[in-house]
Amino acid sequence: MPREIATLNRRGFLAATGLAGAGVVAGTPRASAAPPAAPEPLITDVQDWARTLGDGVQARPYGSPSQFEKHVVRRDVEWLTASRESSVNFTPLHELDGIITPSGLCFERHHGGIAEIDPAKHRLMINGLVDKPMVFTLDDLKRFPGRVNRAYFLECAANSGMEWRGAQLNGCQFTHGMVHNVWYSGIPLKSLLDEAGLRTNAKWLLAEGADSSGMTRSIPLDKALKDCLVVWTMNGEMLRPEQGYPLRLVVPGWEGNMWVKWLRRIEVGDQPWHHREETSKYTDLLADGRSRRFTFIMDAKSVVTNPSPQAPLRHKGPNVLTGLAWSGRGAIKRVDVSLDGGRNWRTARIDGPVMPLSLTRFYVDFDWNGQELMIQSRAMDETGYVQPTKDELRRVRGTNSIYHNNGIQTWLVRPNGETENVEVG
Ligand SMILES: Nc1nc2c(c(=O)[nH]1)N[C@H]1C(S)=C(S)[C@@H](COP(=O)(O)O)O[C@H]1N2
Ligand SMILES: [Mo]
Repeated sequence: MPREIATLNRRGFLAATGLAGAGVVAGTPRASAAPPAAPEPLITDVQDWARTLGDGVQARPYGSPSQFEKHVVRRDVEWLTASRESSVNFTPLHELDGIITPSGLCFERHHGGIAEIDPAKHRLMINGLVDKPMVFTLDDLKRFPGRVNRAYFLECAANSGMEWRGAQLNGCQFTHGMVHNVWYSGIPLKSLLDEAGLRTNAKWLLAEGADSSGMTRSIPLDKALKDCLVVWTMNGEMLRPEQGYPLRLVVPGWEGNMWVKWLRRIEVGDQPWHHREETSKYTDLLADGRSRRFTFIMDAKSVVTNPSPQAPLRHKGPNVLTGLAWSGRGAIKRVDVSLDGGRNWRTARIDGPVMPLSLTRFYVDFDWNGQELMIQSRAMDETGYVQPTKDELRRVRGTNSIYHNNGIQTWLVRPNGETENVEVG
């Protein structure tokens, strides 16, 4: 909390100017901070960074974050990392605000490492049940009419997958960080398929990556024609190698593994392919031995990102709780937050754009007097779907699968502010 202006005497004018500005912006009631015993040197003294000229333009031709933000990075979990090339790291959700994930912090999931592709040598082929099989260069796509510009979340089907049997990973980065939300531009897949000419028996597509894993997934044609995109930019610049440079498939609202990176081929067929990624993985084994297959849509989900285990409460009095909500079925309609483990709920304040199939940001301004809290959030989407509790989910789906866990998360805040991943039962 800012200190009381009146208690500053030396160079009081400077202090008053700076703090008066801050007071106007804040505008809400605040806890009274203890008056300082002595003048505050950070206000009264000239600091190092003001003694000499700073770096000029071109010292940093491609900018990067402040040296004081070095801790804000993607992180992996040692025991989830069998080999670095076939692994995952996680978005530091607790360090971010707004709805767009900075490109360098988007979680990565690779089955065969990052392919480093020369865009001049990259091709996209469309073959199978089409009138004219086609091969596109990146330049061809950049000249193709009808380019679009959209933001979508991508969530790995295994996000929160380690939490099926109970609270396990301590931090929203690890429990929920296999999600990112990026602005893309590219061409609707429908335009490219129309150009190739779909045969009347066309029903499914196979999307194939150019990386060493040769990642493939079967995609129903209806979805491809509805809103899938072939993209080459993220957040305004070319895709990062980690995200599929130079071409990636965008499959809005559907599980991340279908968003094929380093996209090289789309085959049109009349039935699904049942390849490795849809038999050995991405199928959910139920308690009674049956399997759920082709569970494409990511159901509505939310998480409080602050406070959370990596971002404990540090101050009594006014605090800002914030988090993210998303749904693969459309726009987020409402987010409720509970501070007492689901007994009482209040409606969170959503701010910023609410776009379908995109992350949505919510806030609750609250006062903390040091009592224990059990923080939960519950998302509702425009179809009326309400995010379930983990127990509700387990009753239907058992605990055999790691996929599609969209249950309500609980953070326990202790009286000292430390915050932990728990479950209320
Ligand atoms: N070619 C290819 N595409 C791929 C993968 C891959 O290993 N190779 N991983 C998939 C999985 S499982 C997910 S969750 C997303 C991850 O996208 P990201 O790395 O941008 O987070 O990419 C998907 N597309
Ligand atoms: Mo994934």
